[in-house]
Amino acid sequence: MVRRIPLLLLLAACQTRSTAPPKTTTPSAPAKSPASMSHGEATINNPAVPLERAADAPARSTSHLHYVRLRTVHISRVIAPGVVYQAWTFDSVVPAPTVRVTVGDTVDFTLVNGSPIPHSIDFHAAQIAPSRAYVNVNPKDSIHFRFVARVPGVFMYHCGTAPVALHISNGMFGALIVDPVTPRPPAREFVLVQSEYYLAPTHDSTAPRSLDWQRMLDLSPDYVVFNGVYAQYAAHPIQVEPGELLRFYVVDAGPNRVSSFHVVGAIFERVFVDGTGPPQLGVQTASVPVGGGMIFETRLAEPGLYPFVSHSFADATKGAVGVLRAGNPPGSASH
Ligand SMILES: [Cu+2]
Repeated sequence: MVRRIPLLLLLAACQTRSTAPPKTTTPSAPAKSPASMSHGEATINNPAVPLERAADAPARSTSHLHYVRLRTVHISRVIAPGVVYQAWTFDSVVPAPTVRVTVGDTVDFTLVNGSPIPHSIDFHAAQIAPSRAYVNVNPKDSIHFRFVARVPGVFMYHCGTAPVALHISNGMFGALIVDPVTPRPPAREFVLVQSEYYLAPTHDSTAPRSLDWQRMLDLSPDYVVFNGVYAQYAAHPIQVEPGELLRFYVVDAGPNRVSSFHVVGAIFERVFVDGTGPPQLGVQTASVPVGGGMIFETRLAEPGLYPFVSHSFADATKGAVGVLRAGNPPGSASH
């Protein structure tokens, strides 16, 4: 017979036997909320945070042949107030440009390496031999191939050069929407790509920051962001209308943290995992896996400010938060 040990006694015994040194620095929770609204993990209407780009999805194209040409470029870019990062990019933006095609379309792809180190590409929407298409491209060189997008959904694409975690953390990822042949219902559409930054310490406050490999291995990001910048859509809320259908194409580029996507004050009417199969109905939160993409549809019931977050709240605190401004609400939310 198994003798049950009370949990508290077990915990006390474990603590007694522990040989780990006591922690010398323990961060404490902020004493003051940064925002006036519940779940407002970041300041709303904050001009100190750059708006990297609008979250709007590109319009659906009627073309059946899409020429996509990406150039790898290393640039410095602002990722949070006062924080400049030495980013590796496709076309000088993070995330990389959103590509949008329809099932059955052909993507004619060219990658040009305008950077000083090898890079590559990996389209999750393609069914293709990586040994042919996803090979390293040296500086000043290029690669060209075609693929047919056969499965609807929103797919990650990224640099696949080892170590992949380094290339993704530095900014080499984007979203590719594959629309079904029969269009989805009309909606306001947005693309949100979640990712992480791991900052190496620096003594030069003016120098661009770079990745801290150990922090990445420890899964301890400094920032978790939507579309490349800390809390940019809290600082610059996204204007929508109450009652209109909203559709979010959410990709989690990681490289490590699952996105538990949630809109405060709303319930998702439909959630599509990679856009295939029947949707899940009436969902409060759904986890987008790292390297995955999901499509979320919802409506906001009344005028107001509606935060959207990764409900892994350490990550929301680190910047995975935005705000939808429905209609013209009088002030912010009450709690
Ligand atoms: Cu790369």
